[in-house]
Amino acid sequence: WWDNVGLAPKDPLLSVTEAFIADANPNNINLGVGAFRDDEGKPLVLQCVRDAEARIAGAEYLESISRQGTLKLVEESVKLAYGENSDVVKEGSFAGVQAISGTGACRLFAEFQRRFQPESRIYLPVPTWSNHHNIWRDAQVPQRTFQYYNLASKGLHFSALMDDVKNAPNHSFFLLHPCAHNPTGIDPTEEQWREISYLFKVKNHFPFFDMAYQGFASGDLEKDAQAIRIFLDDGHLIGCAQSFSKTMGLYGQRVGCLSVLCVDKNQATAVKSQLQQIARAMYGNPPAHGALLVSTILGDPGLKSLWVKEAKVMSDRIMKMRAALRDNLERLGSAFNWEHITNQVGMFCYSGLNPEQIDRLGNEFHIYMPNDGRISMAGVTTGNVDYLANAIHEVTKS
Ligand code: PLP
Ligand code: TYF
Repeated sequence: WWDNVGLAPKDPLLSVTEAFIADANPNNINLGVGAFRDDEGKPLVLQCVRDAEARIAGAEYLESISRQGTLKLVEESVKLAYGENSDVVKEGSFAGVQAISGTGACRLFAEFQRRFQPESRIYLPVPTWSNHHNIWRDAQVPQRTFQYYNLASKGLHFSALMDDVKNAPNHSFFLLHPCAHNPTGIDPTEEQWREISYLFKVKNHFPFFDMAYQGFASGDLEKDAQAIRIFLDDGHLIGCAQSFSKTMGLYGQRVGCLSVLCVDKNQATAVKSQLQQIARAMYGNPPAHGALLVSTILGDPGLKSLWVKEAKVMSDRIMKMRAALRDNLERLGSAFNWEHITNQVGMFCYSGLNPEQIDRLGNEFHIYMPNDGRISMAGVTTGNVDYLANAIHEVTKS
């Protein structure tokens, strides 16, 4: 039956971890997959999650698919994204469904897009999270790209981005990272977001926000949602994928939400029913446990403020490591400018290292990262930052 099946291409990010695991050297460092690690390099289970676990222990959710749990998760998620006092939330003019984390939310939306806007395409930033390409490909939505990163400045290529937004046919779908852009760590400024939003309005484009890192860019949930709030104020109907994998350290629980803003409640009811139907044929219902943890945390002022504190601790640790890495490289007398390490935000540093240098880091120093030079800052610790800086200095010396 399956003679025609060849090996699927490896995921570029997941193969970094494979290379790391295969290397038993005690100095090895994994700068691959973007999941948070503490200063010991260990996965972190947040105290707010532990507390929520204790609260729901014994709850009668194990057998049943909790409609209430799902509704509560969606309600709390949209409050986070759009603001507790936003009209959308107050009026309920959104179609919101629990999704299999951020990936599943994107996949559900891509499927919905193809079904109800079958002629449309999706514009993805260059670069973007590699899985975006897979997700929209599998949903059979044709892809286009728009410029985002400027190699020369190691910053945002704002004018090129605006040109591409302008030159796209009116009524196009665009995927935007509202904060902590993966992989570059570069976000538009508030003023630039306003200009982007204005141009989207003129062009009648549809903004789809993939928000996997709310709280990770600045340590402030509201500030990290500023792009979405600007588009909201400008009257856009937007789509939004939310993930709790990184921000609550729930990677294995697959908790997420997809919301699509609608003109009114009736439209929202119709859109929601279609999203649910798509989900039903793909995986039935989403799992209950993680969703209950998240809605318990978000729905309780005490647990929520504990989460905000813990999210800040995570984002502060990453910022501290950015400063330490840059300091070390400068102290070693590196001839290069490393300002971008601290200018970029979120989980990743788009280092600018080239594939040859990255190969040397792996072969000679047991340090592993994807070959686009993206460093997961969560893999950097007080214990390994000196070694890492030395190694980067060695491979960038001419
Ligand atoms: N979107 C972006 C930009 C990401 O970086 C990730 C990373 O994990 C995801 C979506 C999806 O993550 P998950 O499916 O674990 O929520
Ligand atoms: O960008 C990352 O590292 C995370 C984790 O197919 C990830 O988003 C990587 C690859 C993938 C799924 C998740």
